[in-house]
Amino acid sequence: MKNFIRTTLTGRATLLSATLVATTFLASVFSTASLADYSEHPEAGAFVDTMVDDHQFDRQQVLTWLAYAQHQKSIVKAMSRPAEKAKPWHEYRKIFVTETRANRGLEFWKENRATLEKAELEFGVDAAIIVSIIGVETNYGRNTGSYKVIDALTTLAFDYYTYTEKRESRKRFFTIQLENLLLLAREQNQDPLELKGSYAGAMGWGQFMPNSYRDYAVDYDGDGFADIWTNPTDAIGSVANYFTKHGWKKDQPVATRAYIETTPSKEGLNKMKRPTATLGDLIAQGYKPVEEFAPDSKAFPMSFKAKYGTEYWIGLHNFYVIGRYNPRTKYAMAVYQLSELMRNRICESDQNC
Ligand SMILES: [Ca+2]
Repeated sequence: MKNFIRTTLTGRATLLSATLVATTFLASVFSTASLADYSEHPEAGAFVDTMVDDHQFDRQQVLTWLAYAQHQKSIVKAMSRPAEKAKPWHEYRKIFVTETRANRGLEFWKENRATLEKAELEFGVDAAIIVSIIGVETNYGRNTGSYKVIDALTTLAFDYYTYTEKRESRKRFFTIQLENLLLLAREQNQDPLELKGSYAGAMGWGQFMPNSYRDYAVDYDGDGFADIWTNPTDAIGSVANYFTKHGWKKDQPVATRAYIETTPSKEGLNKMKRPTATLGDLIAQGYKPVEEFAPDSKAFPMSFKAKYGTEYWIGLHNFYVIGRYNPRTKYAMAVYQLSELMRNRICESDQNC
């Protein structure tokens, strides 16, 4: 992904038609968002240049879209306190690892059995994990997000990570997402002002960011359109493709509960990086895994705040791959545990495990 942040703001157009300004003003009056015109924002000039110079967009068209994009205070608030940060594990778990979500997952599984079987064969990714991702992300398509993606990405790139929490790498990331949103909309012949998603700009059943949508979404029902907006078949293929491209290993374990008698070293704990230690190393440090796996398996230790005390777990390579979807240990653990809950339900009913 190339860096298009530039140091100059040359070529920046500032004039908008009177009609557009009037319409923008009216739109703002009737919106809960604060009045902001991103075409006038100091960060916009370099972005517009990139869209024009690198992607041959019409300058006035890009400025018009940015003029309609609105700063959303609720996004700034949500970004400051995401559930993964704010809630301890035992509360976070109650949102995602529930009987209701498992039952809905099993319904989704039943309705899409043939597609899931095809995806398992083709991509080597467990159906339980694919279903669980779609369940945790959007409750099986029920909640794909109600923010305009262009509002989310301009708010995050141009304001939140520029001023509120100044972080150049995140600002760059969200500016690249904005670039990809406009490219995606053009490729799909859609109006970028109409595309909806989460407060972070994630879209559709699998909550793909715009660059992931362009890189990993697949047309899995063969109608010529990779549609994760509304099509569960394409969503399943796309999630499976994402996992396989990020290194999922077929039929390999994800994680195991572990016990430890001493106080564990903080080193490497809860680090969602590609694991370099082995299970054998962790056993030597005093971890006692509940399930047995090959001692040379790559592994890393995790701790979770339970209602009473601390739970220890060992994440294996595939746990890290779940983290490539969202790099927080609580997120990946929720996906894993929901997948196990569904798998156990199937075992109980089919007696086929
Ligand atoms: Ca399709």
